[in-house]
Amino acid sequence: MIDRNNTPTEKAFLVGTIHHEITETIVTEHLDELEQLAVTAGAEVIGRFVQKRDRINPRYFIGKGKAEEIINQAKALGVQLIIFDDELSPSQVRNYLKLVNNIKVIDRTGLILDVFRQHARTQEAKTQVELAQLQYLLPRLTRMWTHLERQMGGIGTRAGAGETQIEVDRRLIRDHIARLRRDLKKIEKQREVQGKQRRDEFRVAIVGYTNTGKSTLMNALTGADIPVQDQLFATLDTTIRVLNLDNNHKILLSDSVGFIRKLPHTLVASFRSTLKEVLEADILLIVLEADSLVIDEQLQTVREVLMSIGAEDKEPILVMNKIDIIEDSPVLQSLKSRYPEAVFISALNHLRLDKLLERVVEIMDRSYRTATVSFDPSRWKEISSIYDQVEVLDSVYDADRVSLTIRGHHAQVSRIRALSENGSKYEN
Ligand SMILES: Nc1nc2c(ncn2[C@@H]2O[C@H](COP(=O)(O)OP(=O)(O)OP(=O)(O)O)[C@@H](O)[C@H]2O)c(=O)[nH]1
Ligand SMILES: [Mg+2]
Repeated sequence: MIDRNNTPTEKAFLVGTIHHEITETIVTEHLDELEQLAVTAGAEVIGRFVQKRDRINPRYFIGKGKAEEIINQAKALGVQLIIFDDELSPSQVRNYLKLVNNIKVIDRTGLILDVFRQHARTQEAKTQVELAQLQYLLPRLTRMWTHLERQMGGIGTRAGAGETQIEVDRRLIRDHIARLRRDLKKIEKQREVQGKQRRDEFRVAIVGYTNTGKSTLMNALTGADIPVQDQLFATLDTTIRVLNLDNNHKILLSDSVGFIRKLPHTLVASFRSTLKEVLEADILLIVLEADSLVIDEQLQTVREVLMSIGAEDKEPILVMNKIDIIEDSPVLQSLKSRYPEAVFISALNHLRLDKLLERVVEIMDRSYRTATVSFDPSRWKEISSIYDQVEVLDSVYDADRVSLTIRGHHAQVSRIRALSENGSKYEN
């Protein structure tokens, strides 16, 4: 957990809007999530405003009268932060600052970036978040955000400094962005070197909305020790573990950063290297929360993010997690009919994990190939290493030739065929 003891908790108001696509129930869900984000970032939410809107007010997003009412209440209650669930343009933020200069006005994107910044632990995650945050801030630099050090603070920083520093800050930020990009390129290169050694392995990536239990599942399946918390974006890095499903089915399983509605584009772009494992996976385990009221919406979000990174064509397995919470209730039955293709599990209670792994094996088998390869006996080192990589169905050892019938992941079988002498052939 983040130690925020040295910063007094900031009081915050949340603002959501109802319009033709968003009903009051959905707004409540969205604001619940926004509140979870705000609390994670170290704020205390003391009020919510839900406003109907037919059209967006270009100056304040909501009507000016309502904007003033919120600000007056915020002043009266000592609120330092107003958080919009909808995206505000840089000029809308500036207009709020003209109305009040000692209360910060941010949107969901700004808040998500702030949570990421607080949770980043590794150098890679820190660099990625910093890049995304600076790109977000650049068009939004105002007297509220002036002075580089302070704007890097997000929640916990003060509003209302002078305006003269802005141009200097812009230049500093641009230089800094260029440096961060170079740093990330270096980190990506290192990853590529590590990745080459694993190229042929069958890869399964756990993906999904944040807080659905991805890391709990990873820990349950592999004995990894990834911190698990009832908190949004507890995980920002990728962890990879080898998992032997049986003698002939070995996979590399990965757990990584979760997704959320309106995940900032700058974040998705700068987390490219973290999400690489997802891009290179053969199967995606898409984890959903059985007790959520917005499963469809969360699945839709996950699909959109996957599409935006180019991973939409991967074989998916829907994993309905946390069934222990809804056990024996009619909800479970209705979910089963709504998502007939899903595997229903409880990662926490290790329930039905075998069913999930059976599904993985089924899909692996579909992509497996059988081939016969032959080698000169003098290449005994290569021959014996084949036994470690794939299943050997049959072997014939002659004085001048060793023939093996092998079965495994198509990438591995192809590579072994390439090493073998002429005459190797595929059987299926
Ligand atoms: N009841 C129940 N709770 C679960 C289950 N799986 C995970 N949880 C809880 O859900 C919360 C989130 O779990 P994590 O494993 O951290 O979820 P995550 O998807 O990795 O979350 P982020 O990394 O923050 O995106 C924790 O409080 C877990 O204990 C489950 O099967 N049943
Ligand atoms: Mg996690």
